[in-house]
Amino acid sequence: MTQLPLHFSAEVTAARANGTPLVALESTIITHGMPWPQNIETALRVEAAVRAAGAVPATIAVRAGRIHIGLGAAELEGLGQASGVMKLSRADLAACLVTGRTGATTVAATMICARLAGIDVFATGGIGGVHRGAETSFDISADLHELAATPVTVIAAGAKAILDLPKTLEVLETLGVPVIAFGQDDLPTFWSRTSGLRAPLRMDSTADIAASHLMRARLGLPGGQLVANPIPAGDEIAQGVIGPVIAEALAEARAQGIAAKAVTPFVLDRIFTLTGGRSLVANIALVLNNARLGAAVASEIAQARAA
Ligand code: PSU
Ligand code: MN
Repeated sequence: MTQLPLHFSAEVTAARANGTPLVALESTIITHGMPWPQNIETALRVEAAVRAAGAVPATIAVRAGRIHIGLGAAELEGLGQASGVMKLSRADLAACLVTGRTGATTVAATMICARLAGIDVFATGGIGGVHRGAETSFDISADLHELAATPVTVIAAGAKAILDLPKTLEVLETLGVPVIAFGQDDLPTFWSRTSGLRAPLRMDSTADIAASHLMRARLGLPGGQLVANPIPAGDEIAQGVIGPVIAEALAEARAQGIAAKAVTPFVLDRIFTLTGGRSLVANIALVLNNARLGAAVASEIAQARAA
């Protein structure tokens, strides 16, 4: 009973044996974050981007009582079309495993699984955070507490502008999570490169991000780092354009009484429709960009460990 319920794909098993750097990828973005078939196309392109950058992708999901570290193309395809897949955060992971259900891992659950698998770096799109109106709803994503607890460096495009960004930064500061803007002073906000908020920390090289990941481990600090990587300039949607769309989507969520786990998927889907699909094009571009940065950071960590 002491053995972990982990199942490694053949590609990930080979990478572990060879010391090839690994980049973890989440599956909630596939099942709850993007519509079919773009979800599968994107997952495959993100994996290809990691490989092209010299690392091996490990997309993580739960199936039949095991945490899968690395999914084959057929498994990804099945996940992308399945219905009734659980959205797994820290609270749900064990229950999903023991009941044998299929579950997609959020940022929080992917971090937990990546740590169990010995993977340092995880690339995704956006993290959960403090929702607007949290002062009455108390809706604060478990992703924030996971960043405080689990030592994985998470590459995202900042927190999504559907959230309350100043409150999200305050909670991350309280929890002691380094929030590092990559290559600029401003905190990027997912669809836009800027937020008007200064990020608490800035780094301009993947070597620095890798070194601080390793330094935190030497210091015995629990928790990970959040790297906020701005969306490429050609793909961004200006805040003036996306702002009113977000307000409309949030108003609809409120009017329909959407709550808890359903909020983020509902709002993303409404923004997709209200922008005529443009939000998805930007979302895909920024995930690819984060996958490339994740591969570079994972390679730096591997080199530093070998030195
Ligand atoms: N942001 C996105 N796409 C996503 C998510 C966030 O642009 O798919 C998912 C991630 O899995 C994240 C989760 O961990 O939503 C946060 O959900 P909640 O707000 O319910 O904690
Ligand atoms: Mn929530």
